[in-house]
Amino acid sequence: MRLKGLRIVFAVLTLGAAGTSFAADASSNAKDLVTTRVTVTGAVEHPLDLAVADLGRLPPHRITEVPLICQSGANRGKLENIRGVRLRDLLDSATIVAPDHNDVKKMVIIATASDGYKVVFSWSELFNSPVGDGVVVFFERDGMPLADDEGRIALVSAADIRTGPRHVKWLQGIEVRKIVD
Ligand SMILES: Nc1nc2c(c(=O)[nH]1)N[C@H]1C(S)=C(S)[C@@H](COP(=O)(O)O)O[C@H]1N2
Ligand SMILES: [Mo]
Repeated sequence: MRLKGLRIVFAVLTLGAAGTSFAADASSNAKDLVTTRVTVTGAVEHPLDLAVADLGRLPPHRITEVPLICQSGANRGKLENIRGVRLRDLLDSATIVAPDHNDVKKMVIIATASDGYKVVFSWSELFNSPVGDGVVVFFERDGMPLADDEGRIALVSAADIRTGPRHVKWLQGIEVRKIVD
């Protein structure tokens, strides 16, 4: 009984230590993952490579509060007081190439982060549904640059049911791709 109790204490201490070193790793990794520019590539007339200052010249979109909920349903806090630009406006400034009337309906927009994380939007979702109103590439919180845990540029889809998955930290690129003929 006594031995078992000690074992449990030991296990808890070990897990605690592992947790601490993991947290330290995560924060030093975050620094390496920080992005300061975002590209817009693929099926666009004018590919873009934008710094934060360039994003600041597009029409601003502010979000007061978005709860962050993981794919699992777990609560991850919230994003508050962020400023960015709608992904739709960013894509309009690059001009999507869609010569056939039906091309846009076959297109997806892929957001990639510097850690390899990727999420997908459909053209219809962004340009022909209420979801698109809340998809924002953001670069300021409380009027300040984003911290290393998010990069300097991130993305969120505020109208999602579970907002964690399409909260893309360390955003690096946006690619437009027609996925069916
Ligand atoms: N670049 C990047 N962004 C990401 C992820 C990721 O692995 N990489 N995971 C997503 C998921 S599923 C969630 S729930 C939150 C987790 O962020 P947190 O660990 O800061 O709570 O980030 C989201 N954004
Ligand atoms: Mo998640």
